[in-house]
Amino acid sequence: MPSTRQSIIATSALAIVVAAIAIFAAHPASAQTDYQPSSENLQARREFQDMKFGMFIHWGVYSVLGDGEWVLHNRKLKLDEYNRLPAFFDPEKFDAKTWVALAKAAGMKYITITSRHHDGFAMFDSKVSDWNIVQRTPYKKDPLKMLADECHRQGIKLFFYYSQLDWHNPDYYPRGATNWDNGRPDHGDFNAYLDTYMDGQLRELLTNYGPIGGIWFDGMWDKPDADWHLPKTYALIHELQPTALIIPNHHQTPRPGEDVQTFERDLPGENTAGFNTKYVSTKLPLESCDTLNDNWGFNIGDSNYKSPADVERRLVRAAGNNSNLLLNIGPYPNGEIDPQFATRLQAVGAWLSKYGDSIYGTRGGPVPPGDWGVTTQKDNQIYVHVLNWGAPLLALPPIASKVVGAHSMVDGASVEFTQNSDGLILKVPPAKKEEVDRVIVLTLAKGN
Ligand code: H79
Repeated sequence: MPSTRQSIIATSALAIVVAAIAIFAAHPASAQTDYQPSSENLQARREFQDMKFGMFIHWGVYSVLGDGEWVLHNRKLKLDEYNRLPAFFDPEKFDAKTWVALAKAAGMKYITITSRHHDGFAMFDSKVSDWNIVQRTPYKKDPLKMLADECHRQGIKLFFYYSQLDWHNPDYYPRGATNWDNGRPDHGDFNAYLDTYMDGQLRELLTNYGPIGGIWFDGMWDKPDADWHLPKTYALIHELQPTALIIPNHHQTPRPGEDVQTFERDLPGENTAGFNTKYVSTKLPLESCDTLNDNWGFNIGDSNYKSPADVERRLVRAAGNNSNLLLNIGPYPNGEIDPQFATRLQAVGAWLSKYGDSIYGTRGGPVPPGDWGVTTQKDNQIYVHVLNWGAPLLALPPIASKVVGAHSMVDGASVEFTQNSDGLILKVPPAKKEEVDRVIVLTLAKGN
């Protein structure tokens, strides 16, 4: 029979084990600080890098006002005013098939759509609160479900943008840098907001829409010093769908549990926007997002569209910087996509049908990007993208492998080159009419 002392020790040990299990169960995620991505997750990252070009969609009840997605903040609306908006949101022209078909026609391989923006309004069927499209709008349906089903049908990956910042929920308290005075009470339970509300909605998004590409977080910059319970949230996501990538737009150095580093309106590391980090991960896939005009959400006064050539150059520069491009459109509140967006995207798609091999599935090439252009690489081919070079000869720094052939991508014509220890000189063919990117394909000797 065990002595009293032994049984006290045994009981205490048992108590510690039980407590440890309880703590671990309550925070399954503490493990996430030494996050080791699963092999499926790593595979999903590679597939993400291969896709290169995605469609960003900002669409919400704010679209009704045609004044961008920050209208609640910018026009200093009170919540009892903004709360009237969902009654006007009835996207009877929304057709998931048309949206997904447009993304495909543009050569885009994935879609990232606002499941909710900073106004906290869920564009999906959420049971966590009634501040959502099914319960508050005359539409009464879940467009994200239709979109997810259509994406699965057409072979497009779907990612959900999710704003951690919330201008509507009183539990988003203490408030951050934005939208202070809209009539909310001056108290609230931030932990409840994170653990019950936000994680509850993320659980819905990761459970009810089939396999998704990942979650694109935004808004943490509103309260950069708060404890956002990230390990817990990240573990929840990876537990529910190990291949779902976590893409945080917090403008900081990536943290454990994150799968992609994204840059808003910037190529990785450039920080022309002013709020991005200059740190560029060498391990994580990279993404750069930008707008097709100057706004994310529909803005009726914005006709400053980028041309197809401009988009093509951005895509090429992104790929040459080892990054994806996520290009945004803001559909109308009725669910239609402005033809100004559609025609431009179709033109980019036509260009990609010719030049796609130099983009999809590539990684940033061996030559550092320059004003003249960039390089991408796939297997034993380097694609030299000449974007801005007026002279007939282009001298590049040395490339480790031996170049055994060079040809122009547009017509297959061979390109003269000289390679020695000082570098590689290419005789660039003159630009054909309206040729935005002269792509020269270098074939490398196999096995070096
Ligand atoms: O969803 C789109 C925008 O609505 C959202 N992100 C894209 C993808 C976005 N929100 N803000 N911004 C973009 C610009 C960021 C401004 C900031 Fe600041 C400057 C964040 C931190 C410094 C202004 C000052 C807002 C907070 C402090």
